[in-house]
Amino acid sequence: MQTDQTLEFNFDGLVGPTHNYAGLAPGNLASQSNKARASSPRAAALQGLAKMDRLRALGVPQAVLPPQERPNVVLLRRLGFAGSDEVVLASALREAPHLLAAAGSSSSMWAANAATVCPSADAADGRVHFTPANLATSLHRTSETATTAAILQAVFDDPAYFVHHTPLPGMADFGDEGAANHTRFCSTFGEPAVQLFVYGRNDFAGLSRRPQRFPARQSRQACEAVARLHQLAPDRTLFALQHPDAIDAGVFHNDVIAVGHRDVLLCHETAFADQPQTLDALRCATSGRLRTAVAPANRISLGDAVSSYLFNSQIVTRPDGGNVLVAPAECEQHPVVAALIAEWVNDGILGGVEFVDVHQSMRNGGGPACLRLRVVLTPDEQRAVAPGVILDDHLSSRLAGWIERHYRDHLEPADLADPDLLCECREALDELTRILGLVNLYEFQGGDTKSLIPMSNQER
Ligand code: SUG
Repeated sequence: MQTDQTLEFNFDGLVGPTHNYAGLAPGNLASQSNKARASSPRAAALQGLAKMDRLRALGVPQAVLPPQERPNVVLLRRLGFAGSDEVVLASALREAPHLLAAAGSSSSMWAANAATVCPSADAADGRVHFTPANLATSLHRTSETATTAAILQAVFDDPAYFVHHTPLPGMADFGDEGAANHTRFCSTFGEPAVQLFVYGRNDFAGLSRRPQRFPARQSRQACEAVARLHQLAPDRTLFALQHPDAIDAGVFHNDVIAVGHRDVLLCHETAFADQPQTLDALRCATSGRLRTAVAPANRISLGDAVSSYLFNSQIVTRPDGGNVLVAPAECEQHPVVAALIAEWVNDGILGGVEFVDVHQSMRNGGGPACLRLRVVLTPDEQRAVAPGVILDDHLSSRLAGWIERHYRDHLEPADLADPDLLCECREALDELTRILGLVNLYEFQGGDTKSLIPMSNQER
């Protein structure tokens, strides 16, 4: 039984009404291969909600983060398109469809990239620290940051418990993709933990081994800055370089090739550049309590790891203390991957497995773990969270009805210029803010996200 009342919540990004496949992410093979395919925003959002409900059924605390307003007309105006919203959208479609695509992405659904979050047990000042990710590698993702900061501020509002840092400078040297490259190891959630930050580029050190095909998104400088901001203990904070071959095989975030939770780490043999040293350092920092399972490359190729998204599974803790792997349904269809999972269950490193269908998100390179931001909260901190975002049966059925009412079943890239879609999106978000009890979150409601890159509570 879990006696510790400190719990890990999964905050999942609700899929937005413009979910589409625009091929916006180089190095993300699914995004590239599904470019221009028709999407179903409604199916995507319902699949995400069904995953959250599966976790709740396992006894895992679950909450939601609202999507962002898209198409992002404010961004298009900033890029020089003028006139009414309708004219801005039509001109962007005609003159720069790639900018319309960036402005139309529902990419904030991948909440693992929203921010890096460190629990109060790990920070010297005893508060929960948030740094919104700058997502500096791409336009569609970096334009999430200001609204993400505003949303996190609204949900975790009490400065007695929560510290919100300013996103790092938006440049490649400080490229920061948030929690997708950050893992916390512990025995119980409430104890001080070991934190692992994984990066793919180290611009000030001149790495000898760099990926050749695809960009490395996360920088070492960003990891170090976040660790400093979050007041982490240096002897419990590790930094590891991603294997460049992994990045070149489509591992654009570490959570595509490794997953850790409490005292368990599952990873591919080619996850880290200096894998034996990295695993030794982790075992040492966790006083030998870490249990690892490494998938050998001669059994599962990097290609299989990426196409099945095995390591983008979530590992969650049930109330009885046992863990469960929440894996993409694609893993069940993959005989070698399915056999490996069964071995991990037989060996006892996993207490069980659940397969979930998130294939609408998977087609953009977003598996179960991409869709959630883990936030460890003590009982007092739990009470300080905006109550309307915590998922229960009532909220889940309201959200299902809301999705059915507002979301299209079919969307093609050119539909992003349809002014009706913008209206539908605003109507949907307006209703959602009432459902979640969050007011004036979006610019169309009078919220001002431009000024909402928050000052750190310490800096105020
Ligand atoms: O940043 N895909 C996202 C997927 C993010 C997955 N997150 C984690 N691994 N944690 C990305 O590459 C594709 C959008 C498009 O092509 O339409 C995209 O942005």
